Amino acid sequence: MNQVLSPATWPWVPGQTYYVLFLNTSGADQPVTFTMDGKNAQTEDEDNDGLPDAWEMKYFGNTWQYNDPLAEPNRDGVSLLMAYALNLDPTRNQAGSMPQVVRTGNQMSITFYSGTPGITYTVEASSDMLNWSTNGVMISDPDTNHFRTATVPMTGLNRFLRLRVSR
Ligand SMILES: [Ca+2]
Ligand SMILES: [Ca+2]
Repeated sequence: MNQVLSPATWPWVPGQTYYVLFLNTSGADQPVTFTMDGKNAQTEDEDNDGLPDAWEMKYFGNTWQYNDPLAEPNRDGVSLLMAYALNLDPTRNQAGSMPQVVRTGNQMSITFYSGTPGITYTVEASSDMLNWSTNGVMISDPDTNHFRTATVPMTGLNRFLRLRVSR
């Protein structure tokens, strides 16, 4: 039943009932563990690489080609995980599509897509690019297109913002 996600073999059909058979052929009592992990066709990650298999299939036609969320196959500086999180096509050069820091008066802000299921978005600020913290970072609620804006007050001479995504 636990099959690799592909259009031909994906076993779960909506509205159908499925049965599980446990067969012990050892002749002795054996422990059984059965886990329903709640993943669906959109979030299943059968190769366990941190990239949803449906997303890998959509852009690369397979799940085996890339297994490192931090890889940048087209060397555009945008990792696969970042492309997934920001709803960007990982097969294109996305260097120019990354969220930009904007300075307005006494504030700096960055606006980013935040609507990918299972992704945690964190915006951190720093004055030296060594020590990063969410202290003082205010993040708006998502708008109707799932974009959020993080804002920090300008303090001191240097101020940096970064967006981190994780699963
Ligand atoms: Ca995967
Ligand atoms: Ca993979």
